[in-house]
Amino acid sequence: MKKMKINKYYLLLKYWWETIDLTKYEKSIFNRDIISFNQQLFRLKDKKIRIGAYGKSGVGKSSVLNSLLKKEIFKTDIINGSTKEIKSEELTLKDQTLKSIELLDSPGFDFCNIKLPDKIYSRINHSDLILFVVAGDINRNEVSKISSFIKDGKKIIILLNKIDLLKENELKEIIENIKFKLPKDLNIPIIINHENNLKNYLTKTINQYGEILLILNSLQLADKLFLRIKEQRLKRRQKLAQSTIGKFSTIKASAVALNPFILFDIAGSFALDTALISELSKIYGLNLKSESKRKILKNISINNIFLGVTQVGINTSFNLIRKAILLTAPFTNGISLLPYGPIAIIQAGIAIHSTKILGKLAAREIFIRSKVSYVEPSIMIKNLTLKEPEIFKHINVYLSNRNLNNNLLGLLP
Ligand SMILES: Nc1nc2c(ncn2[C@@H]2O[C@H](COP(=O)(O)OP(=O)(O)OP(=O)(O)O)[C@@H](O)[C@H]2O)c(=O)[nH]1
Ligand SMILES: [Mg+2]
Repeated sequence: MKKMKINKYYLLLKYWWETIDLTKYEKSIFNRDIISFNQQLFRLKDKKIRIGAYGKSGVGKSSVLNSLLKKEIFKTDIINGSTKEIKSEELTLKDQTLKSIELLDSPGFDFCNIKLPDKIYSRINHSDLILFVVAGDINRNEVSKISSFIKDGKKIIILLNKIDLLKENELKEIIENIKFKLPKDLNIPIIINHENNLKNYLTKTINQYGEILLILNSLQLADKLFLRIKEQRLKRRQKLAQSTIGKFSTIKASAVALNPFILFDIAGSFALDTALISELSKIYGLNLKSESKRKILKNISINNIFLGVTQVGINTSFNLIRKAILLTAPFTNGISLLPYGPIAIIQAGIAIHSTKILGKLAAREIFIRSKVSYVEPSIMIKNLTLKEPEIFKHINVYLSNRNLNNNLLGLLP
């Protein structure tokens, strides 16, 4: 892995983040996520990888980190709950592209007095690498926490601690059992904490993949935050778009129903539909040229038979009425208009319905057009992981869950 890579991704992400243009409201509702994303950006810039220790209370998380640091930094105790909150300590690396490792110690997730367990999970979940410490076979709660990290697309390793309390055959049996409970296809490593096993494993992994793990995690955090921002923006725009579509269908209905004898014809209807598309594209922040507006309108009318027919329906039957009226009016002093009242009302109904469908379809087209941006984090993730598939199995999980959970199209009018 070349040395330039981290700088390149730092600059790409920084540039991307600057183009997001958050409103005051967004800054306030996403405050916590923005702070932690900025921290991640700093760590990327400073080349500091973060490893978070997580697990049940008393399994030896603090002890394990102390032995990596070769100092008694974190408090340990025979009594559960010696770690009350997240603490961190930095381990400087020599002769490596990465400058240091930040080790996070966390309270046992099952400790009875633990405050805000979700907050602790989420802070550990922001680590580039998760060290899940266990002391023996794993139970239902541990399996469920491991699955959550996997679902969140995290790189995770299991550390089997306290093996001095086991006989050799017991150790084998326990490892088999843990393996059996983990997803088979992800190759989650199970490290036995014996002599320098953990240190060697971490040195090797960080040497080989440290940079890319830091880059990928930064991209994932950016992507998660971006999805939340987009979702929030779409919700606000959905309301605006719905009221705009409503407004336009009313205008069209009144044009059809109230003034059936004046200048409302195919050209008038077309102008209104184009104006609606124009308004909608403004709402979705897309600057459309008239050519593109016409194309969208044409596409929608061709691909939606109902809409095509009703558009023609409104206009042709309307023209027939107009002709009939023009022909008969001079002789009847306008009395012959009366029978056409109900038809005008039906047409107004059709106009409302078809404008609503048109609005919905147009919003979809506009949204798809407004989305494409080559610098988006998810696209960077895909490009990065295309090249080195073996250690990125967790990223595949991330990408597929991401697509499952984020149906942004559902937030259109
Ligand atoms: N026999 C044995 N004891 C260990 C080992 N590692 C840690 N311990 C002991 O286990 C107890 C708990 O260790 P901690 O490091 O405090 O455990 P922890 O996971 O940080 O616990 P909490 O902070 O309470 O969640 C201490 O008494 C340690 O000395 C080990 O490998 N073997
Ligand atoms: Mg502890």
